[in-house]
Amino acid sequence: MKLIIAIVQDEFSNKVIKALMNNKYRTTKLSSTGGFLKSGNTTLLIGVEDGEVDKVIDIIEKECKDTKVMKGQDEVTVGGANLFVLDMEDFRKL
Ligand code: 2BA
Repeated sequence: MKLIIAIVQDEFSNKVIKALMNNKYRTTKLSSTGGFLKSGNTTLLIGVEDGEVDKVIDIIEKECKDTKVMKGQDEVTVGGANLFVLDMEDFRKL
């Protein structure tokens, strides 16, 4: 199994969760804050079978796009989603 940690811009998070739910994927939503911009984003935890990873990434990609924001005088491009895909040793529901 894999654990996908998806850091999503807040404005896309509801659509991403809805699309994942519609495709029967379970998610946990955490409120998070970017270290650089110090503004809110959303971290999603999504546990899936190995063969489902690409489908989940496709769903997230369809709902997110990068955005330009200003930090002082500088323009910064914030990714619609930043994903980490981790090997999951075990998953138990107790
Ligand atoms: P933030 O840390 O608030 O970063 C927002 C955007 O600012 C980043 O977009 C990037 O374009 C820029 N940025 C970040 N650190 C920078 C730096 N030291 N110098 C110049 N520009 C910098 P993204 O890369 O798309 O990241 C969006 C959010 O995803 C980040 O928000 C952070 O919460 C998370 N993130 C991205 N990469 C990460 C990583 N390697 N580890 C943990 N979290 C990460």
